[in-house]
Amino acid sequence: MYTQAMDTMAREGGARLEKVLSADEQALQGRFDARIDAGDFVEAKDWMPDNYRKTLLRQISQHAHSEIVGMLPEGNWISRAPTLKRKAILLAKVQDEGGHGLYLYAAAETLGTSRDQMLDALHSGKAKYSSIFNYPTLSWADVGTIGWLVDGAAIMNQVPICRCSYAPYARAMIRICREESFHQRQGYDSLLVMMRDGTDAQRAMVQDAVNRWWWPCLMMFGPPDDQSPNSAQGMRWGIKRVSNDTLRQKFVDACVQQAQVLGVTLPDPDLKWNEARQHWDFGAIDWDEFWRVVGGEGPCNRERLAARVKAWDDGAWVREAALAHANKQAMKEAA
Ligand code: BYC
Repeated sequence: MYTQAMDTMAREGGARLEKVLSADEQALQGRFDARIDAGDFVEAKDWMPDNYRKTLLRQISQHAHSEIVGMLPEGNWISRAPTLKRKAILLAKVQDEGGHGLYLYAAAETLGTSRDQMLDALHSGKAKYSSIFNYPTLSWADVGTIGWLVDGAAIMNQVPICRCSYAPYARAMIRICREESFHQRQGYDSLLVMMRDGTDAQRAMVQDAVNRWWWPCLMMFGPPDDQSPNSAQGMRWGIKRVSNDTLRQKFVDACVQQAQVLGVTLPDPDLKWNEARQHWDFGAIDWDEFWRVVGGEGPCNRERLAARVKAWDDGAWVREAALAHANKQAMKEAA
């Protein structure tokens, strides 16, 4: 995700001036708005306003980066999974996340920016990725908790994106959501086994993991609606279908009962059923912590970025070899 302003307005003497559109551009803009209002999908070859393109590129590339950075916390446990079955499941899940990154980079490329440019933005620290992956995985229970809560939050946020107005993104999301649903269930299943058949120490390990991941998961949905600068326009364009706060509330409501079945306590003394709202009330989120993590000061930001940059540098010879091979093939065909 790119943090530079998407402001295409002219500024004069401190005043903000609307960009003047030509008559042709106005007609195109009018047709585009009508299509969005009618709930039509936009394809890569269709005309679209510059800011729509930039907003999509920001969100889809952030999403792609989140998938590949998200491989790191769980990847950390592949060599230490407790059984062959859990190791095979975890391997498959981490590979799936890599695949999700690839679908999303491909969707973002249709907007006219190369994968190299997007990765350069990630590696130089200009692009964002989800705050959640800057927290450490301290025990095996963290792996199950990531599946249950992190993938659970991700699905809640991603199902509405299957109806995003930009068709290549919406199509990628349909496939991703199917796989995320398996990810969430494997995490919950792993925790259920530890809680039901495990030792007291294993149950305590699960509770400790839930205590550490709960609040960062609530932050994943982004800032409160009244402090979310991109929401209004994202909703207007049909990129965002459901607001940050509504999704966060749906997530809390879904998790309370799941936690009861598991036998864990959600670490929030203010969690209580509100009969009038027909929702669970929950305590205040520490938004200072969120902005610190988003700003690069989370517990693992430096480690995550360094791991991605190293993977990119170590893979240079593979990219060079593939390119040399492709050039040789092209020369052969030309001859
Ligand atoms: N982390 O105006 P707002 C996964 C930023 S990976 C970091 O509400 P918007 C998985 C936001 O970018 C799932 N930054 O923004 C993988 C903006 O900054 P800029 C990842 C955040 O775009 C492996 C500023 O705060 N999911 O499932 O309307 C293993 C103001 O926010 C975050 C996606 O990427 C955050 N949590 O809404 C396991 C979903 N939240 O750019 C699992 C796609 C906000 O203005 N993205 N910011 O400087 C979205 O749905 C939306 O972009 C968001 C934010 C809801 C995240």
